[in-house]
Amino acid sequence: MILGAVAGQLGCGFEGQGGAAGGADAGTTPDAPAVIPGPGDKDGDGLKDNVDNCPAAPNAAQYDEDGDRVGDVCDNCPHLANAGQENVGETGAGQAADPVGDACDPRPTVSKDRISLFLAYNSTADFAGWSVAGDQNFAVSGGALRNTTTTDLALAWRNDLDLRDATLVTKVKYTALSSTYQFRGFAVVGNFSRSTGNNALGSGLGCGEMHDAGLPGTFFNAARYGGTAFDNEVNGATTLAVDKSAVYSATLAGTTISCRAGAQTWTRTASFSVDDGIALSAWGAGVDIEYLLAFTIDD
Ligand SMILES: [Ca+2]
Ligand SMILES: [Ca+2]
Ligand SMILES: [Ca+2]
Ligand SMILES: [Ca+2]
Repeated sequence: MILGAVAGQLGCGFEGQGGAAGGADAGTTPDAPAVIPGPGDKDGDGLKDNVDNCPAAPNAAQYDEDGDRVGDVCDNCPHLANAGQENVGETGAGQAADPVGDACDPRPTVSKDRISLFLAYNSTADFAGWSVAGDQNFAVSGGALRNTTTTDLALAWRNDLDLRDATLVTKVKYTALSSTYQFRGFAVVGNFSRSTGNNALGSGLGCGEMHDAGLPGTFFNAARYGGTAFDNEVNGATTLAVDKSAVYSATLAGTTISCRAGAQTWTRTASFSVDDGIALSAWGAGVDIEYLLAFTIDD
C-alpha cells in the first residue's frame, strides 16, 4: 500500500460533519466537533473511534506491523514500535515537522522526509504489480513475502516505483539455507532496473548479507549488479543461520549506496546507469520478508 502523506492528513477536516446529532451548542463553537451520541466512527471504516487504531484513516483490517497499537496507515514509523509517535526533531531545530517520526526518520532534524512505500505483506495486494524471476516461489503468506526455494537466485522486482535516492529498509528472516549452492544470502537492491530476459539479473545496488563458498567466511554485502554479473564486496564477517532475522537499510544517492546492518555501515558505488525500482533477491536462501519500507525526500 502507498501511504503517501497520510500522516500529514490527520487531525483536520472533520469540522462540519454531522449536525444532525445533538446540536446542543449550535452556533456558539463553530469549529467544535459535532456531538455524536456514543462512540463515533469518523473515518467510516466500521470501527468505532475508541477501538480504531487509526480513528481518522479508514483501515478496517487494523494492520499494525510493529504492534505499538498505532495502525500501519497512520503510524509515523510503521515498522518500529513508537506508541507516542514522537516527532519533534524538526521543530526542535527550527524547521517544519515532516510526517516521519523521530524513531525512524532518516534525517530527524531536517524537514521533507516522507514514507513513500510500506509493504507489510498482510495481503496479496502488497505484492501486486511486482514481477518475479529465477528459481523462486514468492508468495504472500503468514504476514510475510515468503520464498522457500534454495537452489539458485530468487528475484522479485518492480521498476516503476519512482524511488530515486530513497532510503530502503527491509526486515528478513532466513528460513532455509542451501548446503551446496555457492551463494547464500539476501539483498534488497535499490536503483534497480530490469527489462531483459530471465538470465539477466538487472542492474542496481544491493544491501544485505552473503556467504560465497568461493570466499572465506560470510560477509556483509554491498553488491553491484550489472547485466548478467554481480560483484559482491567483502565488508566484515557475519553469520547466516536459519531463523536469523536481520534489518537492512540502504540509502541511495545517485550511483552510491550506503548500506547498514546492525552496527555496521559501508558505502559502494556503481558505474552503470540506474533506475528507480527495487528488487528483493535471495540466493540459496529461503526468506520471509517481513516488510519493505521506502523513505523519500519531497522537493
Ligand atoms: Ca480507522
Ligand atoms: Ca504500529
Ligand atoms: Ca510505530
Ligand atoms: Ca520527522
